[in-house]
Amino acid sequence: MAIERTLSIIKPDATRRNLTGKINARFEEAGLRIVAQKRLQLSRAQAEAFYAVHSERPFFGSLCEFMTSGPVVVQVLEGESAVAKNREVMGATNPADAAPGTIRKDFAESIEANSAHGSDSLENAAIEIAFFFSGIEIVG
Ligand code: RTP
Ligand code: MG
Repeated sequence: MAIERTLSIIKPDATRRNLTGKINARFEEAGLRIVAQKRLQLSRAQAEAFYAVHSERPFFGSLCEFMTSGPVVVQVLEGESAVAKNREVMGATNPADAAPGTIRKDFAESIEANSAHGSDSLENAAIEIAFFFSGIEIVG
């Protein structure tokens, strides 16, 4: 087991319903530390660049529209196996499939408006963290 960092995004459906604190509490209760955090309004170009890996997927346009529909809170979470732990706390992409007690089960509105993003590998975590944060903004 190793201490890792992962990129998390609290999505517009959650900021709109004022759920930032409740979602952050889930991370902290799971042993993840919020070592960087900022609230942003993504531009279309920023959303498209962040989700470039999904550019061929049928939901890409709709996803970028949704991610620019309101503020997001981008954050770096740190802890033991942070990548996997964050995804465990978030639950499955589709809230209908998410386990009880997960963020998506309790808060998500739909498979798209699913309240949170988490990096899916340590390699992607490093890329995604660098997309939003410079080194001096991360305080472990
Ligand atoms: P995320 O990247 O946000 O942590 O979510 P994920 O790994 O569980 O899901 P992924 O397959 O990477 O999809 C990224 C985001 O696209 C939206 N989505 N919409 N309409 C659809 O069928 C659909 N499928 C995915 C969700 O917002 C998902 O989190
Ligand atoms: Mg993903």
